[in-house]
Amino acid sequence: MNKKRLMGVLIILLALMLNGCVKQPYEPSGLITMPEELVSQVENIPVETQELDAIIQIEEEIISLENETIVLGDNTLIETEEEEEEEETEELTQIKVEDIAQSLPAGVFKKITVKEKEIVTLNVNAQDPDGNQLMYLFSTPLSEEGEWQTKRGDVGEYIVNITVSDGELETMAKVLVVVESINKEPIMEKIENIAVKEGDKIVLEPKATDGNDDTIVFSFSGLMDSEEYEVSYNDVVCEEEVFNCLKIFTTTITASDGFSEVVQNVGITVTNTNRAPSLSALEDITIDEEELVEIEASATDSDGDEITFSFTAPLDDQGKLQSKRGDVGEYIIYVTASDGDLSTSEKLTLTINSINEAPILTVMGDLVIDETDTITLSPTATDANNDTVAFTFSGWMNSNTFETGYDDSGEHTVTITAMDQYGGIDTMDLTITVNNVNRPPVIVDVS
Ligand SMILES: [Ca+2]
Ligand SMILES: [Ca+2]
Ligand SMILES: [Ca+2]
Ligand SMILES: [Ca+2]
Repeated sequence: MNKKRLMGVLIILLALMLNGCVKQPYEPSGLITMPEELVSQVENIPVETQELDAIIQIEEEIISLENETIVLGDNTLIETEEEEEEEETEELTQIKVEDIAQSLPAGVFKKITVKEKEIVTLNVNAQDPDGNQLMYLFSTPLSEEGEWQTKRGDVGEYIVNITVSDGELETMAKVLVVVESINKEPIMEKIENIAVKEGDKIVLEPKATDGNDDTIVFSFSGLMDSEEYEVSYNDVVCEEEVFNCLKIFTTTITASDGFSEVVQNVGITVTNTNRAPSLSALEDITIDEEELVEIEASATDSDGDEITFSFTAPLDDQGKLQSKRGDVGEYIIYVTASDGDLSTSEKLTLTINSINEAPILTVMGDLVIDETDTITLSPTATDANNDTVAFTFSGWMNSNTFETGYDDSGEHTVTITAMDQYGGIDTMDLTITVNNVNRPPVIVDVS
C-alpha cells in the first residue's frame, strides 16, 4: 500500500470517527456506521509507531474536506474530486456530512447550540481499530462526563476540545458550543423631560419590569450620577448682566438586570438662579464736625456678578462726606449692594459731634453813673472757633445804650448774653449804680 492510499484510508477512518461520534440532544444525530469493506481495510493498516502530529495533520485534512462540502450544502450526499483514481474514493463519496454550519471557526467541525439553563451533553462515539479501550477527555467547561449544565450568564461561544485516547495515541476534535441568552431585557417606563432651576433638588425614580423577574439596578450618568441631585448654582453661567439664561442637560438612566442593559435619556432644562450680593455688616460711625467720613463697604456675589454700591444722604455716591460746622446730628444711612438684578442693604448710624466752643465774655466792672448820664455798653467775648459773636441785653436795659433821667437813681442789673452762630452762649450780670443828682429850688411865683 503506498503512502497516498494509506492516507486515504486514515482520512476515511477519522472522518467516520469525528463526524459520527459527537452526539447532543438538541440536533439530530449524525451517526454513521463504518462500511464493512472499510473495516477490513482498516485492519490492514500497519499499526506502526504513528506520531501524534501525523494524526492531527490528518484530522485537519478531514476538516478541510468537510468544509469543501459546505459549498454544496448541508445534509447532502457529496462527491469529492480528491482521490478519484483510487478505489477508496468511492467510499469517500458515501460519507454523509450533516450539521456543518457555515463559517465555523478554523478547526471546528461541529456546532452545538443550547439556551442558557439547558444541559450540553456530548456523546462521543469513537472506535479504535485495534479494539483498545478508549478514554474520553473533555476540556472545560464540560465535565469529565462531557456534560455542562449551563446557567444564566453563560451566554457566549465556547470551543471545546474532545480528546480520545487509547492510552498511547490520541485524537482531538473541536466542537463549538453556542449558548444563547434567554434573557429578556428590562422594560423601563418613560420619564418625561423636566425643567428646574439652580438650587432645586431633582429626584428621578425610574421604574422597570423584567420578563425574567430579575432584580433591576439603575445607574445614572450625564448631569446626575445618582437618583438624587441638587442642581448647583454653577451649572448655568449666564453672560454678564444676564440673569435668566438656561441650559439643557441630559441624564442617562441605565437599567441593568445583570445580563443586559437598557438606557433612556431624560432632558433636564435648568434655569439660572441669581443670588443677591451679600454685604458685610457695617459698624456705626462717630465723627466730629469737619472730619471726613468714608464708608468702606465690601460685598461678595456668589454668582461672580459685578457689584455696585449706593448710599443715602448725607453721603455721596462714593460713600463719602466731608462734614462741616453745623452738620452735627445723628443720621441713619443705608448702604446698598446691587448686582444689577438683586440688592442687599445694611444700615448704620452716623453721629456727627459738634466741635463748637461757646463764646466767653470778657469780664466787665460794675458801673457808677449819675442821673442824666447816657450809658453805652461795649462787651467783648472770645470764641475758640473764631465765630462771630452777637450780644443781647436784658434786665434794666434791652440794648447796649441807655439815657438816664432824674428818676433813675438806684442800683440796677443788666444781663449781657454773648452767642455765636452755632448756639454757644455766655452770660454776665452787670450792676449799674445811678447816683441822684440834686436840683436847685425853683421859684414858681411871688405875690
Ligand atoms: Ca431579564
Ligand atoms: Ca448660575
Ligand atoms: Ca448675583
Ligand atoms: Ca463758637
